[in-house]
Amino acid sequence: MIDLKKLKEELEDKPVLIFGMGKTGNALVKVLQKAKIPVVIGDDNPDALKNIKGKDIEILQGRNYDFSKLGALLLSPGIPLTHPEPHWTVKAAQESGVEVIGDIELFSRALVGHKTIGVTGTNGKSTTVSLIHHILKTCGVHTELGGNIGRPVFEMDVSKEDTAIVLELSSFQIDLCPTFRPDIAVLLNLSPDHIDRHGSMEHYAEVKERITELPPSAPGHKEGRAIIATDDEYCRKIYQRAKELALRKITEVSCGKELSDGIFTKEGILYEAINGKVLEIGDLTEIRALKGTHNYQNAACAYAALRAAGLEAEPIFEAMQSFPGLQHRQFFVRAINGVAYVNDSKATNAAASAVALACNSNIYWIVGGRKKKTGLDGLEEYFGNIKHAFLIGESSEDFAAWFDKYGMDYTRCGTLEKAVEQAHNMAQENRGQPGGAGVVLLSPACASFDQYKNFEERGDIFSDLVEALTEDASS
Ligand code: UMA
Repeated sequence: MIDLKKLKEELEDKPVLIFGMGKTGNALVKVLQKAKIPVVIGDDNPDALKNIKGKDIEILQGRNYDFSKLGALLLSPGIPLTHPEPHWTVKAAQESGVEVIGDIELFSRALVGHKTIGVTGTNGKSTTVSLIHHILKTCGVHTELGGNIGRPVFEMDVSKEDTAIVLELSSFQIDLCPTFRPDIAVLLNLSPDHIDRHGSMEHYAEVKERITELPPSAPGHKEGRAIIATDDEYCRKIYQRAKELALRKITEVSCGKELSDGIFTKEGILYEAINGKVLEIGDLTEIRALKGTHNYQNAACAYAALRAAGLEAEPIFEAMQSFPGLQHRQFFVRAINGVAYVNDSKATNAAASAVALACNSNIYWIVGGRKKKTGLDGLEEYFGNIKHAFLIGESSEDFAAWFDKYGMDYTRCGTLEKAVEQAHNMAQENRGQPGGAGVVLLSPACASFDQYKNFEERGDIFSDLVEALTEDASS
């Protein structure tokens, strides 16, 4: 549970400034009002301050506020803490000796009696936390999911005892957590990202590394466990350092390298090794929602985290098989006569579509929208997996020229409605080909804004159209 008295003590019974009134700020206002803590709110966009309901909420006016009377500055993760330069509120707070923290740090300080599993990394965070959440639920453990996945921590219901808390943690959020370290910390992978907000790759990696450490308040306590996948150079170094420091128990995870101690996958088979003894856990290639090497890493890390949480191997693997996947990310909508219909609307650039094109075959590919700078370049490498492309959106002319260059078959459809109908007809007619019945795949490699509000709306419409299809093509 969240102890509101503790929350008040943490903030020294003083007013707090909440800066950034998006999801995080709004959830903070609600809980602080409940705890009867006076709040001041601010946002660089005046529109974000409209419609904030509650008594005794002061709106920050100009820059002449006396920061020294604050208990803390609660900063939203999207607001610069260090780079390109600290936000003016950060500078003002620091000059007045006021702590700058995020919602997750405050949440952890007021949390009583729950275990936390925190997952970070450049890619795969949302899939991994959703998988952990799904397995816990399936195994009968009460669990709440929050953080960067889109649900601020203070929106989670932690009133029930023994609720396991699963958190997706972005580097921005970790940077705002001076003391919080999850009981089970998972680091999936690291590659250059958000450099504008961290100044350099080294600083970005250093921020992510923090979750593998012990809380500064608990030096020498061999508590909790860090799970580190060592498939990239940055994570390998972090693993080495963690091993040398030996402050926490560490589990190594790898996709490709056989380990004598740790969790690894080889050709999609999941293994657990303990002191040189290797146990085969199961075949991940058979789980539709966990296709592809990137997903093997997510699955292996989720498995490691749940073993560390005390679950047995068999129920974990069994529960993995019913994981539905994430909406809009290679989400399996349905199968019709063996043809799979997959919603990958979240793929808004070529690199994201490459992931789906690499791990499917006989693809009827619905592609297009508002084109990104690099267009479809690089995706020619997957032509062997593609049967036909169906072009939608404002990129159609450019993409047609690109397909012509490579002599690849395509149809200009314009709308998603037409593309789904035509892809369905062709996929159904061509069933029974080598490589499987085929996949009708919406993986646009483009933003959605030319035709839709966002990628979610585009994906939802695709799913609705697919649900409405009948087993007979052309009807
Ligand atoms: N704002 C300012 N000044 C600035 C920047 C922003 O005043 O310089 C204001 C905006 O006007 C807006 C508010 O801050 O009103 C938005 O705050 P925010 O950007 O922190 O967004 P939230 O709605 O609070 O959402 C945040 C996370 N957003 C970011 O980290 C950018 C969400 O992650 C997260 O789901 C949510 O908290 C709940 O924990 C999103 C994200 O894009 C999905 N994350 C990045 C990623 O995944 O790559 C890190």
